[in-house]
This record gives sequence, C-alpha cells and structure tokens, in this order.
Amino acid sequence: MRTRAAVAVEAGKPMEIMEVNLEGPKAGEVLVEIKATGLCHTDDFTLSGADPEGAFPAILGHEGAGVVLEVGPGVTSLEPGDHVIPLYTPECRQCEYCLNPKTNLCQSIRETQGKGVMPDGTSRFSMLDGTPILHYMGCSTFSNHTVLPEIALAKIRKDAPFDKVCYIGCGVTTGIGAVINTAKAEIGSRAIVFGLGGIGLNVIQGLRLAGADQIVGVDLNDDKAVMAKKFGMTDFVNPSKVKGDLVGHLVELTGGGADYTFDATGNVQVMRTALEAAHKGWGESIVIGVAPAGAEISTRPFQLVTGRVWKGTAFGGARGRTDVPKIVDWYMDGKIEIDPMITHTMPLDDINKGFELMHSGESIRSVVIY
Ligand code: NAD
Ligand code: DAO
Ligand code: ZN
Repeated sequence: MRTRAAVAVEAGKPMEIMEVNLEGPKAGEVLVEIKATGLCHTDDFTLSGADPEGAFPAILGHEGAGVVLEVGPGVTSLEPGDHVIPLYTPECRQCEYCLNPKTNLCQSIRETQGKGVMPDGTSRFSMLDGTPILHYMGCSTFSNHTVLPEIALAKIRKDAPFDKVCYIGCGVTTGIGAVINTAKAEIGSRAIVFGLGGIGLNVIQGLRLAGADQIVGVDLNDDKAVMAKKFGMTDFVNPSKVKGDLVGHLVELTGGGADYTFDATGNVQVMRTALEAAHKGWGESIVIGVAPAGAEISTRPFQLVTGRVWKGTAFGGARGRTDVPKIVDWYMDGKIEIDPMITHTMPLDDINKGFELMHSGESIRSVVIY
C-alpha cells in the first residue's frame, strides 16, 4: 500500500513529508493505522545526528496510538479493529529478560530493531523509487500507517482518545514508571526532579501518585514551574539563581538530601548533582535522560561508599503489553492527567514546526493528529 509519512532523509535536516510504499504484515506482524503521535526529545536527538545509532533515511516517531488494520500469519493476540499503542520496548514474555522480574528490557528483537529493520532483517518501508527507508525504535509513528511485531503492541480500551493516550507510548509511562517501578518511592518520600519537560512533569505526577511529601523541581527555565506546580511540585529551584553550591542548597532544602532524585535533562553534570543531592545512607538517584554520544558520568566513589545509589531506567521499567493498558485505565479513571501537558497539536504537514516549538521551550508535548 501507499501511505504518507514524515521521512528523516538526512541528519540535521527537516523531515520531508511524502508518499511512501508500505509492505503488508509478514508472519507475527501487524499493520496499524496511526491516529496520533507525540513528538519526544529522543526523536529530535536522532534527527539532529547526535544519536550514534541513528541511520537514515528513516521514519522516526515512537509515541503513537492507532488501530489494527490487518494481522499477519500466526498473530493470535490482536485482530483488526483493536486499538493499540506501539512499544519501543517490546514484551515477548518468553526471553531470558522477560522471564527475569528485575528488568523490562525484552531482548527478543533487540538486534534487528536497533538496525532499523523488522525481525526478518528487512524494512517494510520504501520510497516511491524503491529506496528502502529504515524503521525507528521498532515503531515509526511519523507514518500514517506502520507495521510492527505483535509483541511490540499493547492492546488498549476502545474509548480512550488517541490524541491523548499516545503520550503513554513514551513520556507518561517513562516518568510515572521511573517513580513506581524503578525508585519504588514510598509514601512520605522527599524527592528532587531535574528537568521539568515532558518527562520530568510525569515524574512529578508519579511522585504525587506515590504520596511523596516534598517534590522539588529544578529547571533553568522559570516558565516550566507553572505547569509543574499544577502537577504536584512543592518547591522550585532555578540553578542559575542559586548563589553558591547547588548541591548544598538542595540538601538543605530537603533536610539532609532527597530520598529519591531523578535526572530528566540528559545532561551529565546534572546527573552528578542529582546523585550528590540524594540523602547520605539511603538516597537513590535515577537517570532517565539520554546523554549525548560519548558523554560520561562521574562522581567521587565516596558518594556511593556512603550509601547513595545510582540507577537508570528505560521506559520507566514498564512491561508494555502488561502495564500500558493499566496506565490507560488510570488516565480514563482520572488518577493521572495528560491533557494539560499536550500544549500543541498539528497535522503531519506541520511536524517540523512541532520540533521548533520543542527547541524554543514553548511546548511540553506537541501531538500530530492524522
Ligand atoms: P524536554 O526538552 O521536554 O525537557 C528537558 C527539560 O530540562 C527542559 O525543561 C529544560 O529547560 C531542562 N534543562 C535542561 N538543562 C538543564 C539543566 N542544566 N538544569 C536544569 N534543567 C535543565 O525533554 P523530555 O522530553 O522531558 O526528555 C528529557 C530526557 O529524557 C531526554 O534526554 C530524553 O531523551 C530522555 N528520555 C528518556 C527515556 C527513557 O526511557 N530513559 C524516555 C524518553 C525520554
Ligand atoms: O535493550 O539494549 C536495550 C535497549 C533498549 C532501548 C531502551 C531505550 C530507552 C531510552 C531511550 C529513550 C526512548 C524514548
Ligand atoms: Zn522478551
């Protein structure tokens, strides 16, 4: 079939909206009509050329929601008409990783997904002249139609609005999951969240859900504090306005350091501050941000000797086929909020404008509605 997509033709250039060829689903695969997709910082990171794994031409996008149109041979858990959210972290429920309760990093299709192809080693997308186009994070939601492995689709309820729950495909689950699954924050915790963007705000609402007593937000942009307060932030710190040592200031503000700190900036200096602002003896610091290629983190080992713990999280530690439908229920039941964070919507033709809004710091989440 033919479909319309935003194609990342070359690193550092705006995407080009064009008709592309899409082959139908092979064994174990599913054809999905994408109804809406969010624009995440990670798409921008790959488009910029800073992602060492980024290869072109490719169809980016990994935060979508849509409807199953067709299933390939052997698909048993989905049928046409089902509503789904694509998963860049799949859940096969059979591999060594899926069978280990300590991780959500299913490895069953990792190698091919990382190369931008389907599990059989080929791409379903091509340009009209036949040039193959790579998939991205196994999702490619910047295409009106896409093909995914069955194990990379979470089936969700049919009354959930696509233009809101698409955000559960990455930002919402990553932020809330970092609190619930990775930190396992207890009622009454004190926490610091660095970076109040699309991920950090969801860490904040995860902390509110977990019953945290103190939620300190840290961002260089004062404007980000307004929304963060609505989601449960109790204190705001702009590092550029702190005189003297930022770690010392945060330790004092939290009465000795935070029980949990979260980096949602991707900046390795911030990651160090986050670790060192965690409470001596028990504080845990969770790295969510994706740092530039080649960047490294450092701290004095004594920080760890004296009981601080450094951890990381991918997709909030969530097992997508199991957890994503539950998070959709939380949204539909009013336990979590999504609507205020979706600050801009646009048609596919304007997708590059969505990335401009991200660069200028004007948007929290832009969503393309097909
Ligand atoms: P965003 O651009 O919306 O937000 C980042 C925020 O950090 C902005 O508000 C910015 O002002 C603030 N900031 C930047 N530098 C800062 C500094 N030095 N001190 C304090 N604040 C600073 O980005 P996002 O969509 O929220 O993504 C955040 C990070 O999370 C990115 O690195 C992204 O790639 C990563 N991410 C990780 C996962 C995962 O599974 N681990 C999933 C999605 C996104
Ligand atoms: O299993 O080796 C692996 C990699 C899993 C990929 C997880 C990516 C999470 C971080 C990237 C941010 C996604 C938006
Ligand atoms: Zn698996």
